[in-house]
Amino acid sequence: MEAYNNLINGRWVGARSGQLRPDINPSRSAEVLGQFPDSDPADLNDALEAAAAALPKWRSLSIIARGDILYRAADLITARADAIARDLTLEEGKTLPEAKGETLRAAAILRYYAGEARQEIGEVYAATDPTTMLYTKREPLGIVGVITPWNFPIAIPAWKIAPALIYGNTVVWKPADITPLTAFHLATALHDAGVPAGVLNLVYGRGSKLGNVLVEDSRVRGISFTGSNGVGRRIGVACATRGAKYQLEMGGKNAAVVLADADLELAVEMTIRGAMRSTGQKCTATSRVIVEQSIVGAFTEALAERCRKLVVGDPLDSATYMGPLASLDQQKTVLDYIEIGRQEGARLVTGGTQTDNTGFFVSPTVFTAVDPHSRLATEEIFGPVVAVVPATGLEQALQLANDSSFGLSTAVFTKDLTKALRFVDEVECGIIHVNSETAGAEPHVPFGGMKESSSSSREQGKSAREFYTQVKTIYLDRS
Ligand code: UN1
Repeated sequence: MEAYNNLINGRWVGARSGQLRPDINPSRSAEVLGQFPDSDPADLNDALEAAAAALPKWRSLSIIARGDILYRAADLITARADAIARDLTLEEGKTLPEAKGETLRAAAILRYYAGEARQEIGEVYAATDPTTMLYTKREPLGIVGVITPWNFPIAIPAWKIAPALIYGNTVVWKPADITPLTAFHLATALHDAGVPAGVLNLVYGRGSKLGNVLVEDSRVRGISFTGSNGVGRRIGVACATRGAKYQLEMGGKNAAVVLADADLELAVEMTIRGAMRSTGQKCTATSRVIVEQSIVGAFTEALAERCRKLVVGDPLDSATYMGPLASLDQQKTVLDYIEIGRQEGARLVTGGTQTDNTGFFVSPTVFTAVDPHSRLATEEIFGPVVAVVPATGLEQALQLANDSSFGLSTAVFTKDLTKALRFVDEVECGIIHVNSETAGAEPHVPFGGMKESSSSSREQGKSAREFYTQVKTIYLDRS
């Protein structure tokens, strides 16, 4: 059984305590994929010291040179994509094509930020005094803490770490403890590409032991977090208290709205993709389907029919559409919500069962006749469960879609441009899809949600530059 190490100051080292934790295959829960450090705050402190020591040299290196390193890392990830994807599938449970897609997405993200090296990093303004040159320049924050989830174990770390690095920050990264092997691959690619010692430090371990210490440390000038609302809110408070910058990407209860004039086949296909890919474990997953009354029967029928045909099983098998939940905890949460749905009086149309007990499998599940105020319709489940809610028309569909504490992503299915654009104007979500699934994110455009889905922050694209830099304004009198 291979034992892996933290990456601190350019060296692979174990936790000071020597403690390890197993990485478990969710498809065959008896199989351990490796042992990873169960780090303590002392290990985190080593990483912070390394990040502080590496900062002056890294931030003064030319941004073009930093970009070249990211290009090399992207090439390494591309070359290693098959092996990385296999490990990602083994430890997270998403299917191999999805894991490969995510791995190549991470490479695309690195290339995008490498290219940002040749974009503007400041602006020139007119000054009242004609002999004054008035301009801004962007500088790094310093050390940033990156806390990443297990559901996109390479793409999300890439979209946080790449912009941190390109703009001259040094990084201490705490990946989710159930997907350490994928984190190892990303860190290795960056290390092999020439990221200098101390610039990227990877510390494995549990959030309960390391999270508070990282977000409360005065040396850490920014925190980027994707994960649950409970943890996110505490991070926000801790950062605000000491004046550190933070960005939080949290939950969703994403609605797809299907109007009576929609292409029904397309709406069903996109609902399946949005709800069932990655076993529903995306913050952008489709979790509610709000369907215009006149087609609710036909839609639900077609959706359930497709769900019954989806192959659930070993995510390495090319016939499989949907793998297991990522952990026992996750499986338990999903089965609990299915029970809650039943007790709340929603009608289970298909699924709702544990399909086998070698791994954490649950069948694709559809509920109908769901009370829009029930827990099933309002709380994030993070699993292959959709709640179908009827609506009288666009007006009520909008009301129902917006009647949520979350506002991450949404989709509307209609052929009527006027209705689609009214939906775009009135829906309270950060990401809107017209006639496509609720999930998905291009690297060069803002990503994030409204209301409790994020901290009013956006990631990726130019939004990443906004977060990972601070602006200096310079009045230069040349008289
Ligand atoms: C996607 O929909 O492809 O944790 C990306 C998540 C989101 C990323 C979704 N932050 O699921």
